[in-house]
Amino acid sequence: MERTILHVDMDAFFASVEVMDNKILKGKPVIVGGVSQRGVVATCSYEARKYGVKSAMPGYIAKALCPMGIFLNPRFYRYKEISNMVFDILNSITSKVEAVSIDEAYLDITEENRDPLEVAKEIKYRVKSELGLTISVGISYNKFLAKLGSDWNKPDGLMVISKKMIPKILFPLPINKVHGLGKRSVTRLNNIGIYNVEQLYKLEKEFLNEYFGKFGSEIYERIRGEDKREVATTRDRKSVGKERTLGIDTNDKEMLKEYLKEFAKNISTYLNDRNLGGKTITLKIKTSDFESHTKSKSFEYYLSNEEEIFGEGFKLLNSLELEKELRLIGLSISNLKTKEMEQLKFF
Ligand code: TTP
Ligand code: MG
Repeated sequence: MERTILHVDMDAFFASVEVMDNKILKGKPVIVGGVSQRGVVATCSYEARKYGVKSAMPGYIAKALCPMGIFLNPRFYRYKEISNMVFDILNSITSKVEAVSIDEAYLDITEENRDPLEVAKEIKYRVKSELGLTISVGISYNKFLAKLGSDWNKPDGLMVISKKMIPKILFPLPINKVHGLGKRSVTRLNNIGIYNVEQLYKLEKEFLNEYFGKFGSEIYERIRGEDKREVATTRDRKSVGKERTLGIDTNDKEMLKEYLKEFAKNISTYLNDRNLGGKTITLKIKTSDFESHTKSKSFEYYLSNEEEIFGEGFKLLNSLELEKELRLIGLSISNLKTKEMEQLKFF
């Protein structure tokens, strides 16, 4: 069945938040980051983009291009706060939301059985009226095309890419618009005279495979409008964890404890950001002779607290007789659930 995928991306995100919080900045070339000579630009308002200022550009170049630019230090906590509110809106549309970055997400709305254009307009309207910001939305039947759509007529953009527009709409695009083709690949293709998708389209699959390895087929398919990647939602996720191959094999529990601390912090941040908790904690080890073992413990309630996850992980480690040295250690939590739902059930 054909899917309906949305890609949403806030416009000039950090700069727009600054303008919203300080109306004097409206209509001005606002540049976030690059305040010091050696710093780099995080982003800038569309007014500043007219001068050629871009993300990741050194501050001194931005200043040379746009001397009247208003340079501001980033306020990450504030962007995170707004980002959470944007995601609250997205999560109210569907549970199938995949966060890609602080200002960008994919939504799979296939099962919502709604007119996709209506959904897109609702998101745009709510972001505008509730937060005072603009978001661009792309609608299509896979991730690659939806992302292309959200970028099509930014800012405040809305674009539907349907099957019958393929491959024509893709032909004139420069190859760097093909999601997955990084700087190096683009240069390599430029070197053999390939600059746009139409030229890339003419290359045989076998050639692309030889040129890019397994990734070649993916590129071949993508420029034909095919992309099977699923929207990976946190709810579908069965577990969250971290593991690491140790630099030097060891069975020193004090040292292994430090890894567990770091993993627990990581896991807890992930869970708390998404309001998730997990019931089962699993410790994984691999000995120096490549034997793998796991040990798990399940709880009656949902854990998400860093200290608790670390504490339980460390107990599991202590319950093991480490005769051999370890080459890998990992910690994960599974049986995940949104904590709000759990509370609702309680009432
Ligand atoms: P983007 O969505 O790439 O950029 P943007 O939202 O500023 O502008 P656009 O309208 O083109 O989407 O990135 C989101 C935020 O991430 C951006 O506001 C600042 C931050 N960022 C950096 O700090 N450094 C970078 O190099 C990039 C690309 C983004
Ligand atoms: Mg953006």
